[in-house]
Amino acid sequence: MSHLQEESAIQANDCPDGWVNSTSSGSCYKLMKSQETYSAAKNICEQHNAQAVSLNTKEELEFVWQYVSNELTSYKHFWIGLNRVNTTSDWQWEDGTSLCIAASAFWDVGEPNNFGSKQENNAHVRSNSKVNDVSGSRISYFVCEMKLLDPK
Ligand SMILES: [Ca+2]
Ligand SMILES: [Ca+2]
Repeated sequence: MSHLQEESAIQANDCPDGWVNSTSSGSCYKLMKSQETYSAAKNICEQHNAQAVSLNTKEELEFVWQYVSNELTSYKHFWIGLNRVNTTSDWQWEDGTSLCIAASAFWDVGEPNNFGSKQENNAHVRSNSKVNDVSGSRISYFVCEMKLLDPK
C-alpha cells in the first residue's frame, strides 16, 4: 500500500491502517495475531498508544467478538483487558472502569470458577463469545483498543 493510500484509509474511518472503527463506541480495535501472556499483550497494546480492550457494553463485546470471529479461522480465544488484584477483589477493565455487563450475558457457563483454586485473575473471550477467567500466564491472541480523541 502506498503512503497516499494509507493516508486516505485513515481519513476514511479515523483509525490507523489495520484498525477497525466502531461508530457506537468511538474506538478503534486491532486483533493482534501473536499469542502472548496477559502482561505481554498489555505492554504491546501500550506500545501502540492503545490499551488491552475494555468491553464497556454488551454491544462492544458483540462488535469485538464478531470482528475477531471474522479474522480467525480457529482457536478464537482472545485476551480482553479485564483483571483483578486477587480472587476476592472486584474485576476491573484496563480503562479503570468496573464490569457493567450483566453476568449472565458475559461469563460462560460455570465461570468465573478460579479453576483448580489457581489465581485466575485475567479473562479471555471464548469462541462462543462468552468469557472465562484464566491465569494471565497463559498465552492467547489479544485485542487492543484505541480511543479516538474526537469520535465522529
Ligand atoms: Ca471500550
Ligand atoms: Ca475459569
